[in-house]
Amino acid sequence: MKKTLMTGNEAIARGAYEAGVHFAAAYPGTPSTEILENIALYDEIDAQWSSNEKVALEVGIGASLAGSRVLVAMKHVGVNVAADPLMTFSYTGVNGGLVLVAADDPGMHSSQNEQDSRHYARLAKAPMLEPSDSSEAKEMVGIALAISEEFDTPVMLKSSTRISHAQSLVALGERREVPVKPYTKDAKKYVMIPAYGRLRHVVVEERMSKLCAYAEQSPLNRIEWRDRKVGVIAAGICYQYVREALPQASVLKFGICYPLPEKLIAEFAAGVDELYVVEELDPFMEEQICAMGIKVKGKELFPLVGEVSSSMVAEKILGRPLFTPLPVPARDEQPIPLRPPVLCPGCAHRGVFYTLKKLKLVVSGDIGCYTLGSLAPLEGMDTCICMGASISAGLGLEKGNRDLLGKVVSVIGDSTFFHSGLTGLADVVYNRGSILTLVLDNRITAMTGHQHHPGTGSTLKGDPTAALDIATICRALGVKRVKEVDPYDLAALEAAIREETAAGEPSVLVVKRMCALMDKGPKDIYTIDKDRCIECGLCMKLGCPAISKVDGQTNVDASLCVGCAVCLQVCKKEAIVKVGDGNV
Ligand SMILES: Cc1ncc(C[n+]2csc(CCOP(=O)(O)OP(=O)(O)O)c2C)c(N)n1
Repeated sequence: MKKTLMTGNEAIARGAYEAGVHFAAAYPGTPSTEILENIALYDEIDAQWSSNEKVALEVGIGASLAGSRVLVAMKHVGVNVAADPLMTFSYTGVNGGLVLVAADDPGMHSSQNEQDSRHYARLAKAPMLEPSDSSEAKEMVGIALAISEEFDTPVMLKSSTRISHAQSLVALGERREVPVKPYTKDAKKYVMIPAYGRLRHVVVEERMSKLCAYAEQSPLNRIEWRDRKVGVIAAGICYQYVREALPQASVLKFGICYPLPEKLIAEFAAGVDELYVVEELDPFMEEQICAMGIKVKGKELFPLVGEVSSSMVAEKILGRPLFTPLPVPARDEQPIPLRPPVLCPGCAHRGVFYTLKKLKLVVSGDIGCYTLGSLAPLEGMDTCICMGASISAGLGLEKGNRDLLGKVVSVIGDSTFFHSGLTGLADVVYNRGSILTLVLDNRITAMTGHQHHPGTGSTLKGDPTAALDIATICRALGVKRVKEVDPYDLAALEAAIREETAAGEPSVLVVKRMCALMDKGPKDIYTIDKDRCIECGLCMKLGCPAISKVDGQTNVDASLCVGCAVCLQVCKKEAIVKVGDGNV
């Protein structure tokens, strides 16, 4: 059997392929994005980016009820968006198996919060599996689908950044073709009106007790007896931390993190002198173990925030570090400069936030590359909550304080607009708001690595498709004032924002310019004319990484400049010039 290194995300994709998955859907989000990007490489699986996670799950539900084996993937916060169908899908159950991958991000490497997805399994009364390396990630996709079909339930598979993005060895298997199950109409099972829902809730509770019995005997949950002085309960990446830090300790490893096997826990607890539970974020397992009347140490030692590590496990349980730190040699050199995240050189979003700050507007922000516009020196954002919140929260800002009338601008990216901006805009029109919405249309989902969306004209598989036009959609939603503007033209952008904020009715500016990283066309490069530059620092206010001070003088780094020419528009001394022009 061929073994190869795979990230957890690649392994999940491989698991879907080998388990005969027919259909997969997702909305991108770190750390889950590469699951669908890798599934798309298998011709046998029909895979799609959906416009958001609720849609992805709903399309997946339809495909499951039709008889296909299905995988749906999202990041942890995506489950919030998909929670509505998930809760009721638990009642209907499946036809073809469905696995829902939720990738958590403890430590918030790239997320707006640190929520613990395990609560969703409990809330939905659906089982959740949790792999501790890539090999398990692959295997568990097939097991999850088998459980899904045997127990007639959606099954969740929890990953985390360290599992999704780290590589480990995976043994490759063949694809097992699973026939699509026949579709039969069954309204009592699939139409969740109250009368049928009540009946299904009973089925869900019966299913839960069967799943508890399954968890007791599943080989995914196992006791590894070693030294009995210390016993640790762990799942997922924490299992690896425990094995590295405490190789002698007995371990109860869970591959099913919900529901928990109570008898197995009691047996393990009775067999060790001291019992610990090591888990990231919430005391999800700890609280359930405590509720069984078993004394266990968990969050009194380990944090509720951020990631756990092998060193932390050693320090907290053994009371000593895992490694003796090497002496750090004295350094004469300059300290390594801080590199805070910034918008790329030539990013179309830069001029927007420069202008919004200049006009002292109240900016209701959203999530995407453009959220970087909130940081110094641009500082052009007042709020940012979750995807899609910009437009609706913008309306709320205006409704909540009449002093803000005519000052509120909502800023949303193109992918985010399709994800969850449309309903907010409908609300603005319906409820007689007057905010200006800027749709920052860089023609792609840039933040997560350039995924297609309903406005780009291409599917996940690379097939050409309809490209939905944002301006037309806004007009169809009842916005009368809709214009397109180029963010590289600062004067036109500023004039349009001034005009539209004064309009007293809902308006949309589609700020259109391709992501600078995708624009491969010929580029001019700019430089500073040192005779004209008076070091006023105005160009530095753009926060362009290509512009910096070198030996006290403003300088354009030719290797970074992409020739957007936004900086020359803010320079009052015409001191930024095209390389090759004049005497510079
Ligand atoms: C519910 C949810 N799903 C996914 C994400 C991950 N994510 C953050 S922003 C974003 C899309 C950004 O694309 P776009 O709106 O086009 O802005 P751009 O990054 O291109 O500027 C995604 C997928 C998230 N934060 N929350």
